[in-house]
Amino acid sequence: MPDSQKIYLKDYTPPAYLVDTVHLTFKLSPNATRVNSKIRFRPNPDSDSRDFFVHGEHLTLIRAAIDGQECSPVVTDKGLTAQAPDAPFTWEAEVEINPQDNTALEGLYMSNGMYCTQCEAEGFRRITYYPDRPDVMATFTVRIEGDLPVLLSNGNPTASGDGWAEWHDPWPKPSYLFALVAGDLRNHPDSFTTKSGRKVDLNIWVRPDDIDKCAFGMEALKKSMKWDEDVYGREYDLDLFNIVAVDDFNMGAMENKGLNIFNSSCVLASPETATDANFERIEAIIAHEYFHNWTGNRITCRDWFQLCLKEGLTVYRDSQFTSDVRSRAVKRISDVDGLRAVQFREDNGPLAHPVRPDSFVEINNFYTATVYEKGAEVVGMLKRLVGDDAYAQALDLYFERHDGQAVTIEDWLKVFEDTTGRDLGQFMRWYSQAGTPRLTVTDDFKDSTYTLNFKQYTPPTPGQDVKQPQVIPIAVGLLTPNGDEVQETVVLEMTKPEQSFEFKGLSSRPVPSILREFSAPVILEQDTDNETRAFLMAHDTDPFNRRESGNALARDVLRRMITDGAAPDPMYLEAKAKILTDEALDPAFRALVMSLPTQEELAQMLFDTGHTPDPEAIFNATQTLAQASAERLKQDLPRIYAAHQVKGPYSPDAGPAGHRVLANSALWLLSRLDGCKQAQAQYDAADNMTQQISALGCLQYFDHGADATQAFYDQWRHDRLVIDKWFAMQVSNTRPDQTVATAQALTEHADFDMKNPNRFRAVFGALAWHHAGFHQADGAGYRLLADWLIKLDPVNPQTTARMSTAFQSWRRYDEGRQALMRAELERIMSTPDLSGDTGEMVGRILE
Ligand code: 0A1
Ligand code: ZN
Repeated sequence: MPDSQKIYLKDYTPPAYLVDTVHLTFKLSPNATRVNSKIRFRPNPDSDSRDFFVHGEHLTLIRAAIDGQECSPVVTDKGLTAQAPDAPFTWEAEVEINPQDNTALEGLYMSNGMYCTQCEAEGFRRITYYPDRPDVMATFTVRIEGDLPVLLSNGNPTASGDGWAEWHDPWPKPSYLFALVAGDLRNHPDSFTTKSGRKVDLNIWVRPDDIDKCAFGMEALKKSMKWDEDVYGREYDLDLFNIVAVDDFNMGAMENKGLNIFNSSCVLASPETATDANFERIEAIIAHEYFHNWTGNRITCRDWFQLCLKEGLTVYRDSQFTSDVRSRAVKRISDVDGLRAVQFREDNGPLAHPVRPDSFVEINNFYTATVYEKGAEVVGMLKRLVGDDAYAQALDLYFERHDGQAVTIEDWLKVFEDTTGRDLGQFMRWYSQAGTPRLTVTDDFKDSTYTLNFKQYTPPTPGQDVKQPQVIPIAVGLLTPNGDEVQETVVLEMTKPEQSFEFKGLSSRPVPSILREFSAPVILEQDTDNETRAFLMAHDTDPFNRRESGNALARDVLRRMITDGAAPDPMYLEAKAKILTDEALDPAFRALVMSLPTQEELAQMLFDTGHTPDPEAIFNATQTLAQASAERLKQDLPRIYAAHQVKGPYSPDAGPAGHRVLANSALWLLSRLDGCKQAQAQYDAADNMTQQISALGCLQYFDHGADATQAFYDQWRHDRLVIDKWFAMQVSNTRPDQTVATAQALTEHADFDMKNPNRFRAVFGALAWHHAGFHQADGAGYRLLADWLIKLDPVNPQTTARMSTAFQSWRRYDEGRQALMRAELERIMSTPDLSGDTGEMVGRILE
């Protein structure tokens, strides 16, 4: 990618003009919507420039005026410039836009007959001319005219009549938080009274058919509102909070002020159509978007390089919420599984970038696991280093000091420095250095003193050859050989490249439990034997490390099976059986211990230890180990399956969901032994989606699924969210040699619609995640995905660019696969008129 197209953090300059008020009038029409704007500008005292530039893309300018005088600005495909006074003035413009043809789903677009908007990051410039940057904050007044029953925008409603409505948002906001929705919608209403007694009306707006799928989302919203008051002291600040479900949406959801817009898959749920995992995800996303009201909206980002300021903190807050309302251990384990599967892969390949990037071409390409999930880990480390009380004080100061501002990571760290007196200069490297640090540890025991010796090293990443040491909080506990804890968890603060920590007065050599709760996002390299791992799996008091030892043991067993053709290690099978059959343990935790490392994780582990990963060998080893587990547990599985059946009406709460996940993990193993008898029985009797889909998965995976797959389609053909699952499952549950053909056949199905991101992702996300299927040696998986990315790019560049990350680890594989992937990447790259989004991504992957 030529450097001339890049935008750099170091080049930030304040805007020449600020905006006080914005008045917008929309005259809605599917292919010719008129937008009139009246914007009050004033010169920015912090800028020397008086160049008046406003962004604008895909707009037809009808008329423009400054202080009532028609003007003729210079218009390009990026925006317009005009002669503006060095004093406050009123800008007026009329533009025409075409929501119907807007398949990119940025700006104002149509989804199943409803109008909706997506303005983050730079979509507002597709609605009207405006300084579309987050450090320009203004109050918005909006009038919508359209022949539709529901007309919504941000803030509070001020007036309405037949075919029109007016809205006013009193809180200054950047344009990326603007939203408009219009359609034939129904609402699920409720209300919440804030701690200071303000009654807030709440609504979830959906298409008429979906009205019975809103109750859970509404409960999640009220829980989130209460939690933010109780834990962060943050109260909601408008009389109304609206959520809208939209079928066509590039991401999960969007925190527009007072008018959150959700991908319908991230808000709609009923027991018959949504799984336990869907319910949990919906609860977390509703919380996430709601929490943005303070961390993102009231305090926003100065520029898009600071994206982690709102996203890292808000992900951290939503994970705290889920830990509080569900199980802390299970949440932490699942988060770290996700971090390793997605963020570590990103951090260890060509797309590696710092949590706060210092350059980009297309900001949409930086809504990444690094910015979000590693960004949240960084907040968690900060809290661990300063302590809970100081964290709470620092956040109070942050809200007090920066309310109504657009700020930077420096501002964020300064509140911690001012609260604690600590110098966070070195900590800042977590924001500026890319790559996953490797932390190696050895130990000594002499004269009653136990010493842990750590070394840290971060490999080079694109544009960053040399790394400086980071501050690493390492939570450690020590156990005696008979399983008692002699040292409760302490946090060791590593700041140097090599550092040792001593524990005195120990009568015998302890067994260390290192990086408890995954206290830092690093790769821990510890030369432990498998007896110690099995010991920790049985005795560690930290549930995260207990599962982690099991996983490390599984990784090692699988590595030996893959590279040396070893047999499944009985020690692992025994240790796992012990946990699975321990009725004193949380069922959801036991299910996590049951799961094997993902094939993607194994590929990365093999690569890191000097092997070229062979996807077929990885697949075969995981099959052999799962089969051996099933056989070892032959006696126990039917009992465990039966003991954890949940009776009575369905509830998505963590308790019953935990029993179901354990019973269904047992069902997967059992299906290896009983020819899917139990799975078929479960499928036939299922009265909720969790049970139905778990059984269908087993049937499909073990080749007994043809009838059930058809029956499932016939039952659910009217429900697009369930049909997304139907598409995805058929691809995920194939044998590797069938994956590509199945995905290909599904693209020919009458219900396949590449314009709908959920449907496209259902097929191609599942293909890309099927490690052995995608990486078939003949390159058919690569070809099929590339063909469809090339087709999708002119329709929806953002989703194309995101999905192209399936190729990011191409350098990890053998020469044959590398050549095949490179050829596909080059084919995408040479497509005429390739979008900037996809061009940037594929270019970086190839670099
Ligand atoms: N801010 C939203 C995520 C989001 C980002 C970009 C979007 O369109 C390009 C849409 C949503 C969040 O963190 O939930
Ligand atoms: Zn967010």
